[in-house]
Amino acid sequence: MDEHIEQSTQASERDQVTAATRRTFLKAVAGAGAAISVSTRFAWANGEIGFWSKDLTNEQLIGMHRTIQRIRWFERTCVDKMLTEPGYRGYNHFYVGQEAVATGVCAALRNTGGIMGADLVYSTHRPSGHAIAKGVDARMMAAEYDFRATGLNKGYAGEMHIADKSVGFIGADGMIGPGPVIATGSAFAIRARGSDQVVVNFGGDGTYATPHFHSTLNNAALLKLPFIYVLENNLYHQYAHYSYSCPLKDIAAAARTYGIPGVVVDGQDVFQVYNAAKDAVDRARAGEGPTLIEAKTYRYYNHWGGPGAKPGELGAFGYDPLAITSFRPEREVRAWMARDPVDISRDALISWGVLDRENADEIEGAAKQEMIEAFAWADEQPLCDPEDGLANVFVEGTVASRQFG
Ligand SMILES: Cc1ncc(C[n+]2csc(CCOP(=O)(O)OP(=O)(O)O)c2C)c(N)n1
Ligand SMILES: [Mg+2]
Repeated sequence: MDEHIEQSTQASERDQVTAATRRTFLKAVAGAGAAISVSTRFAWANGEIGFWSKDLTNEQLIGMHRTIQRIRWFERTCVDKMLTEPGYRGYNHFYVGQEAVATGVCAALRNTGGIMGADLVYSTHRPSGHAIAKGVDARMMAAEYDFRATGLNKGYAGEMHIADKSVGFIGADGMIGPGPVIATGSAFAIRARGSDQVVVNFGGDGTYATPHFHSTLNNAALLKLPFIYVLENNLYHQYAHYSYSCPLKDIAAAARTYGIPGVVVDGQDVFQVYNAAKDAVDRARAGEGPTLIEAKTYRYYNHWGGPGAKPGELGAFGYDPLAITSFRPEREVRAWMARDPVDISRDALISWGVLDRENADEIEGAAKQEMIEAFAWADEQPLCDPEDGLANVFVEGTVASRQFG
């Protein structure tokens, strides 16, 4: 046989063998793919989720959706009171639009055991969602927001300083910046005590340009603290876009400077938030140090709302054209509202066969009713007396000096 032909015959035999091997390989891959697909559907049918939040039971998944709805209706009920009841005295920095962030993070935390056992959350001036997701009683919050004597903090705190150590909610904080410094102090104490608790600090995009953000991450990384910084990037600090104070598109990239993981998540998707938080919590509990999570999200209402708000006027919750065109493009607001955290979690759970539409409606109805009743109960609570202002400020009697040991 001609040498050239022999070579080409051998080549064609080789090709046939290769082709047969490739076909076998492709068949195997297709078979494996089909098996995965069938088993995933089987898992869905059994209520086991294939890929998202896979360690959670159906009850826990439904619990996250219920929390999102409870936060939404706490806020909506509060908005209604401001717009319709001239006597209402509470103010609020609304969390509507950002519910999936607090919910996904707190679902990954231990929320019982008091201050020495629960994981600790340090919140911001926008605390309603963090507090409800951590397990703070909504009725007590509603009373506190209206400065009632029987409120969560006896009317001392209002919205911006609520705290409930029984569930590890160490508190809201009206100052932009210093919160994480205090939170890392707690994380240091936890380490010193040998506890396995974890500390989460929530902060906005407005905290990036503060020295506290950077010193916190630096110290947490150096000391490998059980600390998680959840940065809720809702694009604005008050009325300025975050690009005015931060040169990074993804603030999570700042983590690289401190040699710690920086994770970007879709803050509208509670399952993504949960997954990122779970990884960070596991890491922190195992002594592997801090994580920075940046959740991309958006608030729907205006920066804040207070007594006497009137719909359609600047300050009345961001739907008015003046507020929108002066700092947020209307199309931007609408684009984010089209990716609503309530819809995303409800639709996912329905498609996974965990919820049906009727259950979803019942959950929403119950959340709405609970919050209407919470605010109605708060209305009946006694107001503070002026002399109460000095209670709990000074210690009664005498206290032994501790300054020198
Ligand atoms: C030290 C300090 N400076 C200024 C303010 C006024 N202030 C209140 S909220 C806010 C913007 C916060 O923006 P961000 O951190 O992005 O949180 P968001 O309001 O978007 O949730 C500012 C500047 C403050 N509370 N504390
Ligand atoms: Mg912001």
